[in-house]
Amino acid sequence: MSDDPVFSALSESLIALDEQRVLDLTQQALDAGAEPIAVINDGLTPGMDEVGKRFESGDYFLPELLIAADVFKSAVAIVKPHLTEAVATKGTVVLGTVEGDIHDIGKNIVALALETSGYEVIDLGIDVPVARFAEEQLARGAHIVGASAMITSTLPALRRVVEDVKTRSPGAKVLIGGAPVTPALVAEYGSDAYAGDAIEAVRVVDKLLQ
Ligand code: B12
Repeated sequence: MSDDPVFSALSESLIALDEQRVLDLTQQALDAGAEPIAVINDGLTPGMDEVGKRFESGDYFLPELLIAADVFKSAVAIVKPHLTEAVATKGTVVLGTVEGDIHDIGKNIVALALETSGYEVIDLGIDVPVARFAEEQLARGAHIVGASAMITSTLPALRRVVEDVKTRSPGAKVLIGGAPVTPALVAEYGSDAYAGDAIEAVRVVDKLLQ
């Protein structure tokens, strides 16, 4: 958890599912001049990670997970206007969560970070059929395809997305990410890169397009 007291209070109130306190602390951190993306990465995300751990250990159940996800999204809505969207000049990224998977908080943050740093993002949403990634990439002439998988059981779909894009459009770069995704899967699936969080995603996309 963060050393910054406001960020650790933010994580703790998310873990406690105290919506009002999360929203107040989010506003407070922004008013105090915190970097907007840091509020998400260092304040909200560690809290969400802990909620996930409690779910895994059986201390929290699905309703708690759902509440935490809602609170997280409401807090991101407060942060969003503080992220100045840059003019999209750097390239186009097609982004989505793979078939069978409905997690989108992390993908949405990757989208926000890319947009803020000058990319046009075509967000395909959640539970995206394998073929749609390549179809949209080809239709839009996108430079990058980003695919998110959050559960182990959707890793095979992630692999198929990489294979499909690489077969139909060998010039496109494919970036993979999500909780069960590791850098080792880049070579195994034949993708171009992995990023562990939204800030790294921007760095990696910048590098892929150099
Ligand atoms: C919130 C949450 C939910 C919410 C999702 C709400 C939403 N709109 O997204 C709800 C309650 C709906 C949910 C449902 C389920 N969940 Co869930 N969920 C989580 C939880 C707690 C947090 C995920 C999250 O949002 N984290 C915060 C964000 C900011 O982080 P992030 O997602 O990791 O994203 C960052 C990076 O991964 C990366 N990234 C993500 N995507 C991409 C894409 C690209 C291209 C790149 C480069 C980077 C990148 O950058 C992001 C930003 O920094 C995780 C636990 C965890 N630690 O991951 C479990 C977790 C993912 N869920 C899990 C499970 C099991 C489920 C369910 C199957 C539960 C059930 N029995 O029904 C269902 C799945 C239904 C389905 N078919 O998808 C398991 C998966 C276990 C596994 N290994 O397979 C986890 C790990 C919990 C656990 N420890 O058991 N879940």
